[in-house]
Amino acid sequence: MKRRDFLKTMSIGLATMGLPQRALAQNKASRPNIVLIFIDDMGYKDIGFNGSKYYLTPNIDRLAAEGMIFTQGYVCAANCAPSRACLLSGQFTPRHKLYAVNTVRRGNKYNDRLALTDVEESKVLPAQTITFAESMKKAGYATGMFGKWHVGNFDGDTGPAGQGFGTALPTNPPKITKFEETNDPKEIFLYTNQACQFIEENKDRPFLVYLAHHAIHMGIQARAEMIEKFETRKGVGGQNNPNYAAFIAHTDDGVGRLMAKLDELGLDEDTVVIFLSDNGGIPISSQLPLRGLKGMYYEGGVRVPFAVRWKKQTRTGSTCDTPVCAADLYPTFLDLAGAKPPTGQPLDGSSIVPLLKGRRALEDRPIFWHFPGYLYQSGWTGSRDWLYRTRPVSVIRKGDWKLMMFMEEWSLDGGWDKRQSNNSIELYNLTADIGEKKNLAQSMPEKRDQMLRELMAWQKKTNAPIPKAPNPQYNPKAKPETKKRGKKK
Ligand SMILES: [Ca+2]
Repeated sequence: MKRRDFLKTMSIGLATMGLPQRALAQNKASRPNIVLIFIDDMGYKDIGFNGSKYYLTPNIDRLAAEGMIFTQGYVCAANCAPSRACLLSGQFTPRHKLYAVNTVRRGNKYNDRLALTDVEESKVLPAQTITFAESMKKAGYATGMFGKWHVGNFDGDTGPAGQGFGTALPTNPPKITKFEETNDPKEIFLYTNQACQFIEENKDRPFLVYLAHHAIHMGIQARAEMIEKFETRKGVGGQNNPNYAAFIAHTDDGVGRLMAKLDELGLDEDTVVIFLSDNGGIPISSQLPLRGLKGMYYEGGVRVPFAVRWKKQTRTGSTCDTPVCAADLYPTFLDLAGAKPPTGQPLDGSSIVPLLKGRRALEDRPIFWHFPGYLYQSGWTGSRDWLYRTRPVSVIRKGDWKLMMFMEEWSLDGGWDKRQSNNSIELYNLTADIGEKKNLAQSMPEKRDQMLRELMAWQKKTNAPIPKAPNPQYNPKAKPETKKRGKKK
């Protein structure tokens, strides 16, 4: 029996018990299924619906066209693990303290002005964190996770099962090295098929799928015939790698397969599909006009492809320019399910359901990022300095504006009193300057101070660490970290 028919039968049965039919209809409408597709390292411009002229993503573009594209959709950290921790917990980084992949100290310590001895960090999303999966499971949803976890030990209490996913595959840490044998790029189709099977098994009850692909993270995996297709296609604007394009096309095929399954089961109208990526793009693929790449807190590092399809509720072909972020999804899921927020755990985002229904909302609410650490590789486009992708930084986005506080200059060069001259603050009007080229911190002191005060109040409220201790080993002439790239995710 189809879920729709099942509910219909249920409602007839219950109506005879005296429950009004309309209330039941509302109840059904308020509990749609949820499918969250989360890509690894796909930059804002790596997709057709955000204007790529080289990559081909017809399935994802169709998904977006059938729903709402968020032109200013963000993740809450600029690389894998902290971004996932924020998504799953609904919290910005100072709450769970997972700031970085492995550690906040990634680079040659002689390059660092701050010692970071006063920064407390967590290597995992703490087991006591109540994830959206735990809340949704409690609300009666079947919860399934497929693919990359990256915020704890897969089999322990910080793994998917421990964090609320009733079904989680693979059950062991994934091995994604056998492309020659499987012909399945980063196991896109394995995870997709597992998700489809889960949907089929749970089609008669509300479900939540978290499909977190390993694609399109380096190294590239793509089938020869797909690569060929792009070799004859002319690249434009810094996007011209046929292998990468093929890898993206396979990812798009996976999304197509999943949407076909929803259609086949008649669940396309009852299922909210959310598509986004965990962080910005990588040097192989230009994100212009955005500044920066994965790991940076300029737009290219944190603004991602972000689209939601909710048929009959969200207007087809709509676009929303209000800034939203991955931490908004947890409260959005609760809103869709009519479920209660977790007790004793603040959620930093807000439901985007009003936006999906075409109403104005969240226009003046701030979004925050906090990264009290160093992240190497040298020489990445868009970075503030040649040595690092980012140095310790704290950021507020509100309305048209974005302010960045760089902690080295802030802590060591006079803080608030010297803010006009110590180069600790960058201020951008993103509506006028999407490329973050013109720092207005000195020329617009009133706006700067207003934003800075709000950022500092938030840092205080969340106990966000601002490292103060200078690094005694700091050497301005030290060379950058030379460790081979590609070892860390
Ligand atoms: Ca990533």
